[in-house]
Amino acid sequence: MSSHPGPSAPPDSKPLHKNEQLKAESDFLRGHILRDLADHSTGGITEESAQLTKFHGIYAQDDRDLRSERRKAGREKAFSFMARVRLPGGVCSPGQWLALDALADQHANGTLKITTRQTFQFHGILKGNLWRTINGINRALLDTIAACGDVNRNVICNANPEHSELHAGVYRLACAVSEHLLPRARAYHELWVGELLVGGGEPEAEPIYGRTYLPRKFKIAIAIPPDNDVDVFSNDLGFIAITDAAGRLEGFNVTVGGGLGMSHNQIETYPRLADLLGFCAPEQVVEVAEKILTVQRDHGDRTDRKHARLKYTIEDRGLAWFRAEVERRLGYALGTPRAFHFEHNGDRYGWTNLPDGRSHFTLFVQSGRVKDEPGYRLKSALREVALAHKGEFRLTANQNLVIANVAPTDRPRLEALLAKHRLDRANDASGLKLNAMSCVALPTCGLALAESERYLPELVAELEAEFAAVGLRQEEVTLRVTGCPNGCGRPFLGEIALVGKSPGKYNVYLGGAFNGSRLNALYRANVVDADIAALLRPIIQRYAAERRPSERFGDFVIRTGYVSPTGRPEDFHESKASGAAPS
Ligand code: SRM
Ligand code: SF4
Repeated sequence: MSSHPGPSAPPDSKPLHKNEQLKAESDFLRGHILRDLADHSTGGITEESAQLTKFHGIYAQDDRDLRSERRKAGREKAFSFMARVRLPGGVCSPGQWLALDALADQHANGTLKITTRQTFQFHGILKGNLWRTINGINRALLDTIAACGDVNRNVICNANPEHSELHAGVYRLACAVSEHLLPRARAYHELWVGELLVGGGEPEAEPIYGRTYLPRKFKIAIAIPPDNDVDVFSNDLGFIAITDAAGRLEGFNVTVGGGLGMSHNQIETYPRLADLLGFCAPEQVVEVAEKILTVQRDHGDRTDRKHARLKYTIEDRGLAWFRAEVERRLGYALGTPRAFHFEHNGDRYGWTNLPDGRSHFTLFVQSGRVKDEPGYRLKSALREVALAHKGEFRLTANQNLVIANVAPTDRPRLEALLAKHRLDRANDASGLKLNAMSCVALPTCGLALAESERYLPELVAELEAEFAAVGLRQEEVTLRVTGCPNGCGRPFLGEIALVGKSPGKYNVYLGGAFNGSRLNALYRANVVDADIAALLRPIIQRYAAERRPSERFGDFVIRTGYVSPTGRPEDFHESKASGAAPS
C-alpha cells in the first residue's frame, strides 16, 4: 500500500482536476499505454496515455509545420514523440554519448537537443520506434523515468567545475536526491525495459508520492557560488553550496518556491523567484528535499493546474507556515541562511585548467541543438570527440556542453579534433550570442505561440550588430527567447527577453540581473519581430554612452527608467507595459 492516500476533495470542495483521477486509476502509471502503443491504426496515442507517458519521460507531439496541410488533406496530424533522458547533474560517459548519438540517427530526427535542465531530448520519434528508443536509452544505462510528469524532474547542478572536489560532492548529492525521489512502481520497467510482471507478492507501493503523485511538476537545482548557472531561484527547491574559507563544503542554503511559467492575460499566473528558507548540512539534503516535496504533495492545489506549483502554495500560505510544516516533518529546525554571492548565470567557455593537470573544455552550442549543418558538422564532430575522449561529458543548464576531465596526455588529441571541426571557434562569438538561450518551440512544441529556436540565430545577428555598432560586441548580455510564456528558456531572468505572443510577435522584457537574482519586467508588448532591433537600438546606444563602469545592461535599463522590476505579477502582464521612453 502507498503511504499517501489517493485524491480527496479539497476543503473548499472545488473539483479536483481530471488528471488526479487519471493518475489514481492508472495502476501506478500503466493505464492503457501498452494497448495504445499496439494500435497501428494511428501514429498517436489517446489523451489519457499522453498524460501518463509524460511520467515515463515521453511526450506525444505532432509536426506543427504540417498541421494545416494534413488537415486540408483529411489526414491525421503528423504524430511523433519526444523523449527526455533523466541525467542528474548532466553527466554522461563518452560511451553513453555514442549510444544516444546513434539512437538519434536510427529512431529520431537525427539531432540531440541539450535542454535547459542539463539533459538530452530526442525529437521526431515515430510510434513504431518508441519502444526501441527508450529501451536503447536503458541499454546505455540511462533512463527517462520521471523526466516529465507530476514528479521531481531532472536534478540539476553546477556544470562548470573550478573546484573539482566540491563539484564531485555536489554532483553525488544531485544523483542521490534524484534516485531518492524516483517513483518506485515498476510500470516503467515493465513497459520499456522488458521486466516481466510477476503476479502475487507485496502490493505495489509509492511511499513518497502515493497514487496521485504530485499536484504538478517539481524542480530541484544545486548551485555552487559564485556560479548560478542553474538559475537556482527559478526552481521549486534549490540548494546553494556554502563553503568555508578553504573552499570545503559546510552545507547548503535552502531556497523554495521558484518557478517561471505563466499565461498571457492571466494575472493570477506569474513568474516567481525562490525565497531563502534556511540552511542544512550536506547529510540532511536528501531528507530536506523529501520533506519539502511531501509538503507540496499534501498542500499543493490539485484543482487548478495553473495554480499547482509550489510557488503558489507558498504565496497562499506564507513562508513562515511552510517552514514550520517542513520542520515539523523533519523533526528539527533548519539553520539560518548564510551569506553567499553569485556573479553570473551563464557558462564560462573554453579551457579550464585544474591544479592536478586535468582540464575541461566548455563549448557553446546554440540553443543546445547538436546537429550537422553544411559547414558546421557539430554532431559528427562530437561523435569523433566521444570516440577519443576518456573523461566525461557534462551538459550545462544553459544548453552548452563541457568536455570534462581531460587528462594532460589526451589534451593535444582533443585540441586537434576541436580545431579540425572548428569547434574551438564556436566560442569566438559575440558576448550576446554566448549568453543567449532559446526554448524549442516550433515545430515540435504543442504550446508554442511563436518561433523561438528557429528564430534565435536571426535575432542574435540583428542585436549583436547593434551592440557591435556601439563598440560593445564582446559585452556579455543575457538574451532569452521563448515561444510562449511557460518559461522553458527561463526568459523572465534575462537582461533582454522575448516571449512569444502570436506568430511573429513577442512581448519584450528587460532588466533581469546578470547573476540570475532578479526577474525582469515587461517593456513593450506585441512587438513585430522585424521591429525588435529598432526598438532596442536607442537603449543600446544610450547604454554605450551613459553606462557606469562595469554596469550591466540589466541594471542600466532599471537605473535609467526603462523598466522598474518589482517581482510582482503586474510586471509580467500587459496592463503595466507602457513602453514609453524614459525621462
Ligand atoms: Fe518546459 C512544457 C520544453 C525547461 C516550464 N517544456 C514544456 C513542453 C514539454 C511542452 C508541453 O508540455 O507540451 C516543451 C517541449 C518542447 C519540445 O518540443 O521539446 C518544453 N522545457 C522544455 C525544454 C526542452 C526547453 C529547452 O529548449 O531546453 C526544457 C527541458 C528541461 C528538462 O530537461 O527537463 C524545459 N520548462 C523548462 C523550464 C526551465 C527550467 O526548468 O529551468 C521551465 C521554467 C521553470 C519552471 O518550471 O517554472 C519550463 N515547460 C514549462 C511549463 C510551465 C510550467 C508552469 O509552472 O507553468 C510548461 C507547460 C506545462 O507544464 O504545462 C512546459
Ligand atoms: Fe514550448 Fe513555450 Fe516551453 Fe517554448 S516556452 S518549449 S514554446 S512550452
